[in-house]
Amino acid sequence: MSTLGISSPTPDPTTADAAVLHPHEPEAGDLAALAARTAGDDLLAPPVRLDDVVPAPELLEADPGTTFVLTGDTAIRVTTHPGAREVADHLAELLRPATGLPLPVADALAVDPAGPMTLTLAGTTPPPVTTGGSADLGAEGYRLDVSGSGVRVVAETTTGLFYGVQTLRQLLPAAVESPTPVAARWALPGGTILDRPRFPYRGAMLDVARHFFAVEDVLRVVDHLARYKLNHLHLHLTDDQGWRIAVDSWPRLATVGGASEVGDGPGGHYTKDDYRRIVAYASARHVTLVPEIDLPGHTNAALVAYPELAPDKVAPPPYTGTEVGFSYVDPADERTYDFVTDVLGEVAALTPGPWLHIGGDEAYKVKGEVYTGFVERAQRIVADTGKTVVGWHQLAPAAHVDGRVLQWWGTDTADPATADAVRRGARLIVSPGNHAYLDMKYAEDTPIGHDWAGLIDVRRAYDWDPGTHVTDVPTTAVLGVEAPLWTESVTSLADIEFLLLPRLPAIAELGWSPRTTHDWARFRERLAGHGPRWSTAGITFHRSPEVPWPATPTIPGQRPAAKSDTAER
Ligand code: NGO
Repeated sequence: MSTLGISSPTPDPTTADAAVLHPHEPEAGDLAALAARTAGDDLLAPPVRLDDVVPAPELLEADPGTTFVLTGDTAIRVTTHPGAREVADHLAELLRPATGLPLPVADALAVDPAGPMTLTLAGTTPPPVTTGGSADLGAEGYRLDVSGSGVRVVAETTTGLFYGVQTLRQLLPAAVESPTPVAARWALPGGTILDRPRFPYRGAMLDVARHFFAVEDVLRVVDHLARYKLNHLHLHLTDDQGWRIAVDSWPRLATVGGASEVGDGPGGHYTKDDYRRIVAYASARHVTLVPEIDLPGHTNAALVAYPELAPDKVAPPPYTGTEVGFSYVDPADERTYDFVTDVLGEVAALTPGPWLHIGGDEAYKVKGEVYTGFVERAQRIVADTGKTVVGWHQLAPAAHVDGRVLQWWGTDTADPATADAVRRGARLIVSPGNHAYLDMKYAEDTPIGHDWAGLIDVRRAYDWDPGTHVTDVPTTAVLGVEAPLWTESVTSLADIEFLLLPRLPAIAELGWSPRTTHDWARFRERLAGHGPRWSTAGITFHRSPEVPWPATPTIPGQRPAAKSDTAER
């Protein structure tokens, strides 16, 4: 590519670009041939190409002749700003374990060290002249330049800098993911990337109610989100099988309602400090938490703890099965609204982000006006906390409140009630059950997961458009996309990762990349380079047969991503 245009979907293998080693292409014989043809120059080229990044950047211009190599002299210089400094420290922490390089982080005003990596907040330093596209990087955009003398990331916000750093990380060889030092040539491909997201909301959901997951597991999921520029983690905190968040004014919710899960496991719950830890870790990775308290259905665990909330005022037994739609809090009892006010108030107070999710799905026993009336009161309670209400699209018939967001999880594409709610001002997060549900099996023989919404292989997760998916909902009403992971059959971190990867990057690309870059053939090639990254980092993933995973070393002397050392199922 010679001009800074929209990144080309399918590179022509006959162009000069193809001489740059591609992580999953070279065999030993090919390397020898390349070396002979180019007098060894290509062997010094970086193993990653500028247009291998996932999600695909908005604009890029490769400079195939240029490479920047990290050395023992390389330092990170950063604008004097606490948030920018945090991003620079994050970059250093990402790169130090594998490279073994000191990579000191220095203030931008300090003496210019050799071979710098520079992170600049454009508010404090003049932005560089752009050679195409808009210079308006917005709230999350960044510009990344790799030249022979250094790497520069410029952004208007610390979030933009953070995303520039995630891209930078992907431009280094897969060995950079190693937790221990590796001998490799830490080369980045030359060129410029100008990048901004398509949608402001890009998320994933983890159901911690059906099975409880430790704080450490949640933090690791946050890492996966951040890597692919997803900016929201929706936690499904309550359901029939367990209540997972401490509420001081109703303590038995967590201590009694939390002591069960699907099957025979002990369940568990997050203390307020646990939750604060998740919030802080996520926020340092520019991920906003979206807590969900599912109402009025999916509430058996709450009823076990507080039978006064049940329609018959009798405590049901704890529920550890996987049916849905049988439980509900009593919409006719004022005590229920005290409960809703107290719980949502405490969760709102713990949550810095703007969103509060009230569920609303599958309340089959609360119908018509009673359901709508309950939802309208719950929406007002959320508004009184100062948060913006989010709910599954079953909330649609209720009256509009300012900012209301519906989360579409249908498997068809038309729903007049949802379209009508959007006409009345609602925005949409799109999570189609048959494309974005990460608990669906990849294939018939996938050992865990559901198939009620069909099988979702990587292509099915990738080949749809959140902007146009729901009939009569304009793209302008689409806030973004989210990939939910329900955990009825998911019992470990390895299970989570197996279902997340490689589909999460597919959803991330739908949320981030301009539609012009959408190209399955190129996506599967770009995605393939991530297998060795996950293997090297000890991350489980599904070795989907649709993706041409590399079987050979990415550079001579580098450890191959052999099947045996891939923590895959
Ligand atoms: C549905 C249901 C959940 C299930 C999930 C399983 C929604 C919004 N409600 O999605 O309770 O766990 O399917 O795929």
